[in-house]
Amino acid sequence: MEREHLAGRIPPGQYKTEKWPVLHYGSIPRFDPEGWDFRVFGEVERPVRVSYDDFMVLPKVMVTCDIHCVTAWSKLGVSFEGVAATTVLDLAGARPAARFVMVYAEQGYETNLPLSYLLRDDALFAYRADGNDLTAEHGWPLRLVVPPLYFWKSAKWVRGIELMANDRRGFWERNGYHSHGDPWKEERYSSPW
Ligand SMILES: Nc1nc2c(c(=O)[nH]1)N[C@H]1C(S)=C(S)[C@@H](COP(=O)(O)O)O[C@H]1N2
Ligand SMILES: [Mo]
Repeated sequence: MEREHLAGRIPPGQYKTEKWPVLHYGSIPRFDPEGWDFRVFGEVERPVRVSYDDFMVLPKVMVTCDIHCVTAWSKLGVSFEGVAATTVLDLAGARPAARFVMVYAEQGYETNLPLSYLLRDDALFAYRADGNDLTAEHGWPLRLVVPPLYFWKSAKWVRGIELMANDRRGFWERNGYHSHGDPWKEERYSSPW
């Protein structure tokens, strides 16, 4: 039974971990609430810049999901708390031309994904996980969580999103990772467009 259950939840080439590994490029950024902002810009009706206080009073959601890192670990049933991606998108309003998103984080980290993943009800900008505030190394004060894609798309220390008409590659995507990154299709490494 357990095996069947896992077969349905662990994508090919992944193993299950109980721990939550920490993985990122560079160092953990310092958080300054006064200087922090979140921007939604590009192919939007109204570009917005949201302060930390304004972000934190947006309506909350909880999402429980499995996360899959391209380095082969999967962690099942993590519950995140934060703001639905659709709530954030609605602040700015996507223009009809918007089809892709570039996600911007501290220290120049960026990652691209189709806008459709942020329109799903399992995508959120999270500040809590499993009942606790995110730790600094897991992305405090805010990280994106996009459960259906490899976890490198779930940018930690996120600071904004740009809606785009055409796709562009982010940091790992320029450095050998797949542009789309579906763990069920094992889209790990570089994709031709
Ligand atoms: N800002 C930023 N976000 C990032 C990364 C990074 O290097 N910088 N690495 C990604 C990768 S490769 C993974 S697997 C997950 C790891 O998240 P975790 O450390 O919370 O497990 O964060 C993603 N988000
Ligand atoms: Mo990763």
